[in-house]
Amino acid sequence: MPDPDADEQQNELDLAQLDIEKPKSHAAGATAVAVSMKRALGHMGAVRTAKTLLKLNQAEGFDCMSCAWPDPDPGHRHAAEFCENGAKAVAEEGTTNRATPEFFAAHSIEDLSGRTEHWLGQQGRITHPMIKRPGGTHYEPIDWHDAFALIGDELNGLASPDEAVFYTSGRASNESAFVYQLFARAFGTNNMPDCSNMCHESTSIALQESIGIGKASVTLDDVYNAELIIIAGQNPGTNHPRMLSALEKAKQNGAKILSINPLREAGLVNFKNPQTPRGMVGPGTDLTDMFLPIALNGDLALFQAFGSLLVEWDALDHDFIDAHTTGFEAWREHVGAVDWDVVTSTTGLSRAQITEAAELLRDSKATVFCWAMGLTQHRNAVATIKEVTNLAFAQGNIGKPGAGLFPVRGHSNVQGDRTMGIWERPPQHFLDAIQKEFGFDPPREHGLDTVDSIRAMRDGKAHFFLGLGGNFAQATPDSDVTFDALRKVRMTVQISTKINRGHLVCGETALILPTLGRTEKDVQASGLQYISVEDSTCSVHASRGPLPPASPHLKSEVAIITSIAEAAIGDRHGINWEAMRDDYRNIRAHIAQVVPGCEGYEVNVRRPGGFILPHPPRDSRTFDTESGLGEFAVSPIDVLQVPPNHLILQTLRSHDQFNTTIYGFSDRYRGIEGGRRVVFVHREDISALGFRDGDIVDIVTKWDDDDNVRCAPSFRIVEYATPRGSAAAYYPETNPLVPLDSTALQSNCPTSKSIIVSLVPAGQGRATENAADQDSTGSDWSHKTQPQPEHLS
Ligand SMILES: Nc1nc2c(c(=O)[nH]1)N[C@H]1C(S)=C(S)[C@@H](COP(=O)(O)OP(=O)(O)OC[C@H]3O[C@@H](n4cnc5c(=O)[nH]c(N)nc54)[C@H](O)[C@@H]3O)O[C@H]1N2
Ligand SMILES: Nc1nc2c(c(=O)[nH]1)N[C@H]1C(S)=C(S)[C@@H](COP(=O)(O)OP(=O)(O)OC[C@H]3O[C@@H](n4cnc5c(=O)[nH]c(N)nc54)[C@H](O)[C@@H]3O)O[C@H]1N2
Ligand SMILES: [Mo]
Repeated sequence: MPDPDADEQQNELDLAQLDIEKPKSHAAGATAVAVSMKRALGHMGAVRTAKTLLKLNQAEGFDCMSCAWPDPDPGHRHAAEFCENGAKAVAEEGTTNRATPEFFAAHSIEDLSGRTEHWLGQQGRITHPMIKRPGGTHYEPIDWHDAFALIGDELNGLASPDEAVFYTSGRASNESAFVYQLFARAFGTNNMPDCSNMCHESTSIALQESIGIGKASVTLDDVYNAELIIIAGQNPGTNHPRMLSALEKAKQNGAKILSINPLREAGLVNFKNPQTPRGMVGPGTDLTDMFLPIALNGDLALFQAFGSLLVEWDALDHDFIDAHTTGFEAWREHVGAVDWDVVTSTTGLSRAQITEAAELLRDSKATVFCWAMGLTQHRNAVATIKEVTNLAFAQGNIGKPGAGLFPVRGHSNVQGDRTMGIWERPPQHFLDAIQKEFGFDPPREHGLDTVDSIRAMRDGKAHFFLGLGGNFAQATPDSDVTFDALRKVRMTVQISTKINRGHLVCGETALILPTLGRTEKDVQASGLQYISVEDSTCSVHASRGPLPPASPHLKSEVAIITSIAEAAIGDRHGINWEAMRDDYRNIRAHIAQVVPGCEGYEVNVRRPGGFILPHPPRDSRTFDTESGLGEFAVSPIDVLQVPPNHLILQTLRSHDQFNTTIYGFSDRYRGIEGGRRVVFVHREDISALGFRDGDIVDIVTKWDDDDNVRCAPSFRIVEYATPRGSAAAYYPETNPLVPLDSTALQSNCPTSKSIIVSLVPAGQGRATENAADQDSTGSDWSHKTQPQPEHLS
């Protein structure tokens, strides 16, 4: 168990090292190059640095595992086609540090539990399969063969296949994702939660319903050729840095950029492109033409206001609306009646600001709408994204050059994993195709998503957890609840490259199965293999790692999954797991048969630059929806009711992390150095709440539905340019504050960007937590939203 005293000491140490500077007004430039090289050389040395970085995102090289931003056409790539954070991701995986059996013998699980996420990651690559046996205090080595047999026995001992949960993180390749979903379904369950459930699930649901496919309708060329690019709820300078090069190119072609974000993120303001002299030593390129500092969760109201103005001005593409959509009249009536008082109070923006922004839309003949977690992780996220789609419909910005919907995905292959069938709610046609190809009847009922998996483990309904990558314990909401849930499980198995919280918050028996990463050569019985991935724009291509494996004992993800399948189901369905393991071409041959749009997969994916999957709205303005048309949606504005003296908190990423992997302590663009325990608050909120910049506070929240007071202790208040009432702090430190039951309507995505919190002097949060255990009625916190709109329930 983590020791609260040790945690507190660690927090104090973190706070003591904090250094707060002025936020930056540009991204990248010479500093980014210097940081990339320093991190790469520090972790990997000169030879490995050269071997990896020059192959990164090249047609014959490997796909960057940092984000899902697309690559330019093969002829148009730079010799250094990567960004600072891509270099950090490669350095983390390519590190020469090793977590060996000797390391695990020297550090008990209790000892490791007291370490930070950063320290755990710095121990390097795991070299051997390891096991913690029931009651054990340490991980010890285990043979691969014994590990697979143990897992097979455990799975076969379950009362039902639905007592097992098979999680996926979005770094898994198409090949491993395909064999993984095949295994889960052959075993008998659709319990396949994935990181997408916490990420772009709201996007997938909204787009599926309104345009018939849950993916972006643009290519990189559309970004280059747009007249207007709207970037809402996304911080590309940190999370998709190569997007800045595309934005620069679009600007050079005359595009305007409208940024909608509570924070004036440096990467939205100005980009110093390290590939050009202007970027290295000159002034860089100004990106944003207009910035809307929106209050957290104000986007649904904003987009409806945009809609009402476009209708008022008749800035509409009537031909498109008539030919390709349904529901326009109802939408026109709904947005026509928008209540401007609600709009201005919800967005924190003036009518004049909103009108000026809408004029950009009015005057653009080709608009690209980009968004990420700032839109998806709210209670009304699905409605908000449908409202983006309404705007695109209204002006015909789908299926024409320079225009479209662009949800920018997170994990490098999260979109490909979904295409390959990693989905707890698989479409029936996909299951039919599996049945036809493999001759068994896959389970038809929906499985558990991430939040429901936690509930099932908590309630003793799931006894086995397998994680294909990721850090389920630390990435999920409501850390205390989730930790308890995971500890109740009989067996947890993690297929991982490096140590993380999920290895320490584990089941009675816990296994770590160390695997090859994307940087490494993958040799199987038939020889050297390659894998394939899909980016945010439906482009699928091959990836080949250049480095020798971190340890001779590692197995590939495909080898691990197929071996588990053999141990658990043997040849029950006559599936030839060995053939797929020995030669990944056999997997790709199945993919070609099962996955729509993947005919000729083996040939197409090997072309330099790969191939693009079909997308009916993008390709032909056709919509595979219920009505066969693009569907306008009418959504009531769902307003967060924030009680007095409370703030809305968003939980976001610093510039020095990849999700739960903490690279370091430099959130350079926001001026935060040396630590992470900060909460960004507007100057007037700080004084109104009776605090000062620099005070140390606990962040607490109370969720009405369960009466628990949740607390994240010891954060330094940092005065910051964020709208009044909207605060921000880093994920995952703040995950204990996100209630498990606080999720987006329809998509069940945790509301990580809108938690109603209050700040209390350091030390008082825990006391409140304990008091609430005894008397849950005496507290004055509430977390209420308007009643759920009926048509959404
Ligand atoms: N280096 C690096 N790259 C990454 C990742 C990483 O951790 N590190 N993670 C990857 C993953 S999995 C993902 S999903 C993506 C995430 O990419 P982002 O979505 O950019 O990530 P966040 O840090 O969550 O930032 C959310 C942004 O939305 C804004 N925002 C928050 N709430 C609202 C709101 O209500 N309205 C509006 N308009 N804006 C809002 C925040 O101020 C912030 O700028 O990045 C991927 N790439
Ligand atoms: N509060 C809050 N919570 C959030 C979010 C937020 O914004 N706020 N964002 C959510 C989002 S968008 C996401 S996507 C999730 C992320 O959730 P996850 O995807 O589960 O988390 P990661 O931190 O990306 O996983 C990192 C781990 O993956 C393993 N790993 C790395 N490379 C490989 C590989 O090649 N193979 C294998 N098998 N393992 C590998 C390493 O062991 C590493 O520790 O978190 C979500 N949680
Ligand atoms: Mo994500």
